[in-house]
Order: sequence, then C-alpha cells, then structure tokens
Amino acid sequence: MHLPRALWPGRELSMPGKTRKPSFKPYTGPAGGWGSAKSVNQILRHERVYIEGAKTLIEQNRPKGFACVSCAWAKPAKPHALEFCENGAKATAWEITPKRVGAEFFAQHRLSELEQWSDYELEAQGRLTEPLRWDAGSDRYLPVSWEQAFAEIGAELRALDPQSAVFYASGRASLETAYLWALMARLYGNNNLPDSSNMCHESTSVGLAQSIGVPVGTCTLEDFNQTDCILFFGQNVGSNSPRLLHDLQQAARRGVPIITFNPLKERGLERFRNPQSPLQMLGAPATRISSQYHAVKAGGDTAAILGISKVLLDLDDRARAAGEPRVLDVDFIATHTQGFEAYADCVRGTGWNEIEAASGLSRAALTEAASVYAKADKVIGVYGMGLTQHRLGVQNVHMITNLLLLRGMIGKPGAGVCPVRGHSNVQGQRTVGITEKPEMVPNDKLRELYGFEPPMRKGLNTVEACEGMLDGSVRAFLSLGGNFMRAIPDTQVMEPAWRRLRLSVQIATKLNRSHVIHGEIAYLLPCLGRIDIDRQSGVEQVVSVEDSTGCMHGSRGQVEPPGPLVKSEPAIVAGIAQATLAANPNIDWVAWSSDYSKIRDAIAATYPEIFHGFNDRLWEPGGFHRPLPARERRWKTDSQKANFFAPQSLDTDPDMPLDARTQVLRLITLRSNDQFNTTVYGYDDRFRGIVGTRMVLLMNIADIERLGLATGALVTASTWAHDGITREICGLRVVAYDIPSGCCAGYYPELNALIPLWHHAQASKVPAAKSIPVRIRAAS
Ligand SMILES: Nc1nc2c(c(=O)[nH]1)N[C@H]1C(S)=C(S)[C@@H](COP(=O)(O)OP(=O)(O)OC[C@H]3O[C@@H](n4cnc5c(=O)[nH]c(N)nc54)[C@H](O)[C@@H]3O)O[C@H]1N2
Ligand SMILES: Nc1nc2c(c(=O)[nH]1)N[C@H]1C(S)=C(S)[C@@H](COP(=O)(O)OP(=O)(O)OC[C@H]3O[C@@H](n4cnc5c(=O)[nH]c(N)nc54)[C@H](O)[C@@H]3O)O[C@H]1N2
Ligand SMILES: [Mo]
Repeated sequence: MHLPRALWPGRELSMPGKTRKPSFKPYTGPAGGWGSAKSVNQILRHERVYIEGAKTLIEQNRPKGFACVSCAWAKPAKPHALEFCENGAKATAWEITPKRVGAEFFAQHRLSELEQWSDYELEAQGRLTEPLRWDAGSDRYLPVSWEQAFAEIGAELRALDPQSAVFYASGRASLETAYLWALMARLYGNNNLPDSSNMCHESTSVGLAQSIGVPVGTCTLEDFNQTDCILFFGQNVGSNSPRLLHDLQQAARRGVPIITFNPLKERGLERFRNPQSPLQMLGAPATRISSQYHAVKAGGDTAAILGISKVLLDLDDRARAAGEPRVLDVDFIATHTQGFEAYADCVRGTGWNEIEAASGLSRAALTEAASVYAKADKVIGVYGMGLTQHRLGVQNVHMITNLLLLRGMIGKPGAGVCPVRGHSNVQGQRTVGITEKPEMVPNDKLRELYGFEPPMRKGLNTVEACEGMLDGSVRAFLSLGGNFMRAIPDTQVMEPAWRRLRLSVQIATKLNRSHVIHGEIAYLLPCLGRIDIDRQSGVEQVVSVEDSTGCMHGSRGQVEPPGPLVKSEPAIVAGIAQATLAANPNIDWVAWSSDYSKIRDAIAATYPEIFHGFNDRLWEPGGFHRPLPARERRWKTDSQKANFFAPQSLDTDPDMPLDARTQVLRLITLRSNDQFNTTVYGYDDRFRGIVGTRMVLLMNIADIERLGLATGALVTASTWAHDGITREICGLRVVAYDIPSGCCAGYYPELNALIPLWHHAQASKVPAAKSIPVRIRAAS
C-alpha cells in the first residue's frame, strides 16, 4: 500500500494579522517570568476576552470557582492569590472567546474545503452554536433540531449490532457526564468505551495496578511539602502542568534535590520565575529546579533505573559488610513486597556496558543520581508521557515503582509515585466507569440499581477501535469531546476508514478535523464547556472532576453560554440515551439532566467507598480524596503484596535497530508551549526558541552531519517499518538541538501519520509516540 507523500496540514498559518517568519534561537529566560505574563496578555487580547477573561481567571481553581480545563494537576485548599498558570489562562481564553461558528459559516464552506484547513484555523473560528447534520448533496453541515438529531441517532444505533458502536471520551467531561456516558454504553450493550487515557496513562493504569494494586498515583500535595528528594522522569512541567512548578520551586528552595531524566533540556525543569510573585518578577534570581539533569536516550529509562538500582544494591552490600545502616529498606521489602530476589538477580546480572549503551548515560552519572537517592528519607517519583508512550511503557512504570520499593518509598508521608495525568478529568472518567474492561466495573451494583445485565464482553480500546474501523466491524463512532482522528496514530491510514463509518456523532465545543472528516450520517452537536454557566430548568448546575492526586473538586461555570441552542453535556447524553434505549423504570434521564445532584447521588450509590456523601462533600476546601489502599500499605494485587517486576528488555523499544551508527533515529513526538493536545494556540514554542512554525525536526548536530543534512534544510521523515506501508512527512525543517545523538523530536499531532497503528505498548496498547523509528533524508 502506498500513501501519498504527505505534507499535512497542507499549509501553516501564523496568528492572523501578523505573519511570522520561522526562526530558531535558544531561549535564555526561565519558565514563567515576564515571557509568561506577556503570553497570557497576548492570548486574552487575541481572543478578545480581556476584561471577561481577567475576571474569569480570578475564579480559576478556587473554592466555588471552576476547575481549570487545561491540565489535571492538584488544586490546593489554600489557593494562591491567582491560582492559574500561563497555559491554564490560554485554555480559558480559548474557551470563553466571543468568536462563534454557526450556520452562516458552514453555508460558506464545504467540508471538502475545510479538510484543507489547519488544526489552528479550524478551532480558531470560535465556539459551535447549533446542532448540525452533514448534507451529502451540498457537502455542508446544515442546522437541524435537537429532537431530529436525537431521533435519527437513536434510530441508527438501534438498527446496529451493539458491538459495532464505539463511545469515545476525551478526558475533559465532568464526573457527572462521564457516569451517564458509560452507563448509556452498557445499557446499549457494550463496553466499547475507549478514552484518551488509552493514548496516555493507560500504561500507568495497567502497570501501577500490577505493582501496587491501585491504578493511580499515591501522592498528595502535602507529600510535596514534606518530601526530601524528587526523581522526575519524562514530563514537561513548564508547558504541560505549570502549576506543579510552584510545588517544585518550593521544594527546590528548601534544598530538596530534584533529579531529572529527560532527553531534552526542558526549561521548566531548569529554571522558574513565578509570574505571580512581584518580588521574583522584579529581579530576584530565577529558581534552579533540577539539581541533576540526565539527558537519557528516548526509551532508555528502564536501563537508567536498572543502573541506579545496581548502585543501590552495591551500596547496600557495602553497608551490610561494614555493619552500617542498610541502604535498602529490608524490613519493608520482607514484609510488603514480592519478587525482590528475581529483580535483584536481574540487576546484578546486567553489566554496565549494556546499561550505559541502552540508557545513553554514564555509570558515573547514574551513580551520582543513586547516591542522592540513597541518602533521602522521603522520595517522590514523578513521571509523564516520557515513560508511558513506549513499546514497553508498562515496564517503565514497573521500573519506577521498583526503584521506589527498594527503599520503601510507597505508603509513607512525603513519598510515593506520582504520574502526572493529562486531561483535567481523565483520571475521574475512569473512576466512574469509562473503561473497556468489564472487570473494572461494579457490575453487581449496576444490576442492583438499574435492573439490567451489564455486558461482560471486553470492549474496544483506542487501538482496537481503529482496527475495527479498518476491518469494517466498527460502524458507529460517538465522541464525547476530543479530536480522535488527529490524536491517534497512522492518521493517513485511518482517515479513509473513518469515512466508511455509517454514523459519526461529535459532541464538541470547537470545530476540528475529526468533524470535517465524517461518516455517511454525521452529526456535530455543540456543548457547553466547564467555564460556561449551565442552567437547567432555570437553576445553575455545578459539576465535579478528579485531579492527578485522586482528589475530587466541585466546579461552577462563570460565563454566559455561547448561544441559546447550545446544550450541556449531560443533557446531550441524556437525549441520545432516551432516543436509543428502551425505557427503564429505574432510570429517569430527564431528572438526571435537570438536576445534577441526582447524578451525584447515583455515583455515590454505585461507588459508595469513594463517593459516599458526594453532594455534601463537593465543596470541601481542597476537595476530598478517594481512598487509596497503597497509601496505607494495603496492596490490592494478586499476591496481596507490592510486586517487583524484572524487566524483559533494557531498551523499551526493542524493535529499534541496535547498531549505534544506524540510519534510523528514534523520533519523539511532543507538545509545544503553545498547544493543548491537538488544539494549537499558536506557532511559537517559546521555551524551545522556535518561532512561527511547527514543522520542525530537532536533531543532534552530530546526526545532522553524519546523515549529510544541514541546519535549516528541509527534510522528509519516513517510518522504518516492514509492513508494506509507506509513511512519510515532508517539509520538516532541521533545527540543531541539544538532544542525545540517535534521537530526534518533532510535534504532535503533525507527525502522527508516522506512527504505525501496531507500534504501541504491548500490555496497555498506548501508542509508542516517544520512540518512532524514522529515517531522515534531504528534500528532493
Ligand atoms: N499546556 C498543555 N498542557 C497539557 C497538555 C498540552 O498539550 N498542553 N496535554 C495534557 C495531556 S493530555 C497530557 S497526557 C500531559 C502531557 O504532558 P507530558 O507528560 O509532559 O507530555 P509530552 O509533552 O508529550 O512530553 C513528555 C516529556 O517526556 C520527554 N521524553 C520523551 N521521550 C522520553 C523518554 O524516553 N524518557 C524520558 N525520561 N523522557 C522522555 C520529552 O522530552 C518531554 O519533556 O499534559 C497535559 N497538559
Ligand atoms: N504523536 C502523539 N500522539 C498523541 C500524543 C503524543 O504525545 N504524541 N498524546 C496522546 C494523549 S496523551 C492524548 S490525551 C490524546 C488527546 O486526544 P483527545 O483528547 O481526543 O484530543 P484533544 O486535542 O484534547 O481534543 C480537543 C477537542 O476537544 C473538544 N473539546 C474541548 N473542550 C471540550 C468540552 O468541554 N467538551 C467537549 N465535548 N468537547 C470539548 C474540542 O472540540 C477540541 O477540538 O492524544 C494522544 N496522541
Ligand atoms: Mo493525555
């Protein structure tokens, strides 16, 4: 199969009104600081929400305010004067923009034309305001009534085999909406509930559950106040969870060592100046964040952690021989864990040459990291996509947990494992039932409460839903937010399959590519965002979310909705459910969507351990925590212990060619400082010194020379694979960058056509977006 040589999106637009010539110049400022203040200013002005935006930002992440729609980082009980960051402010401005995209817009543009638009242009048109149905004759979206939309969607779904419909969720919708969405799918008859987590922290859900018996992290904000050492793997805090920088800054100022592993020197992990502190803005020096910075090779973390473990075992042997206090927590290991011997054997049996080659780090560097860890009493291991998005992403999660278990760093104050979640409620959606795995569902409770037999067949995750579209077994795709067609791998292969769907239904705030590529019958349904005031039967409703630390928060909308025809997400889900499902005497969709406190009662009845008294606890300052057995050293694993796992391979991308002089590089796809996933706010990445373009390839100078390329030259990247499919992206500009030789980096989602669908984590099926084997050649 040969796909066209791709330069997609066909063209790039700069921010309207000012065309910026692409330029590349290392950024010398800290994260935060005046650069951040300026950037917030710019987006408020650009989205024309200066006064409204400033007022709204004050309510961000505050008690009785709204939970930020950007990242999932924890919200403190005692918020800072302004509890928002540069990127949270961008997300807010982007959502409350007064720009609108309604029927007049679609009357002017056929979908075949909109397909040529960039991600930026599509979303920048503004908020969707009325329900739309694709009209085949004119190739346009035409207005339709909600009644008609629900009726046709319901009729189509009823006519299909329930196994052939998919209910995708991006991680932004509230706990209330997510509960209804999952219940609707199960009443309809399947567990086809893939979500964005399948491309993200599913390696965490699988790996941590096996290691310590909980699918989520064990740390709270209080642990960050008490910790005396932080190990930080593969997460770009400055761009993707900037409020965590406050916690890191406070720790760094207390002298807490922060040891970072990342192939790129991310500015937020180097230096930070708090833009909300007048003193710091007026000249106090920026805080140094990382005390050690190790530029590990992409896919090299397992080897790096194995190396650190090796030093720890050596230090422990010596301490024991000298009769000194032990370095390993031998009591913890004996009482609470299983599998230590096998792990220790693997560590002792692996040589330094192998470890250095696979990690790209020297023995001396790993010894330096281990020596600091060995002396600390309360250690937190933080990580992000740099660990999860690899072929052996689950192994990476096991490895960071092994490292913490060696010294008893789980289940005590100031210590623990801390995956930094992505979407603002992605963790919560799983907690209230969005999962394709029936064993994660309280099926007995569902039977008892709603008197039906929940489906027990495993549902489709994201990769499997794509496979189903390719083989034709998936016929309908309903999307609760997100931009599936841009976020998934192999976008060029998938788009034709997506067009063969019988039914595509998109519930969304803004226009994106997954809406303009569509099925035979296609609906685009506009919904309220979390910052909009949501009135049902004249009464303002509130919703709730779970943050990265397992803490639940209420959220109250602040601004008038974008138009009278826009419905709330719970109302849309209820509308589809009513039109699709047989009446059930135990379920009143209208009552639920008119009063969300009734949905919270249903959530509390289904998950009493976590959500008892939900409505009463909704506004507890700082939120309320879900119980986490691992925090109390109760291990809900098969062995009833915390498990060590020996790695199966040192390289987390074992199908990459091994030869160091190979022509194949490991491509890391990542986010800029000016995007939220597929939402592109602009074409600059301030921290990486890239201005005016996203079509870049960051390369080590030695690789540029070795491959006969030149800085600034245009190149083509093609995937190294043997499945007969040509995957290519041309028009990428080479930027010489401080990145380990053998690795290169570029932006998601522009490069997603290069990731084969099968190139995913073995155990979790998370696409291995951080290590794609590619060849680079000069543009012909
Ligand atoms: N402003 C903003 N905030 C966001 C998002 C956004 O797009 N914009 N997205 C949200 C979502 S859904 C998510 S999941 C999170 C994502 O937040 P992150 O987890 O930070 O995800 P990435 O930007 O993909 O970057 C991952 C980091 O891992 C590093 N890395 C790459 N490969 C490796 C490796 O093999 N080993 C190690 N140690 N490091 C590696 C990269 O250099 C980069 O610094 O952020 C959330 N927050
Ligand atoms: N190559 C590569 N691919 C990746 C990644 C990577 O690092 N590299 N990261 C992966 C990760 S971690 C993730 S989480 C996925 C993200 O995948 P998705 O979650 O599917 O994508 P988003 O870009 O977050 O979705 C943006 C769209 O959501 C809609 N939206 C925004 N707010 C709301 C709302 O309140 N309600 C509703 N109904 N709709 C709303 C808007 O229409 C907007 O266009 O991408 C994955 N893909
Ligand atoms: Mo994510």
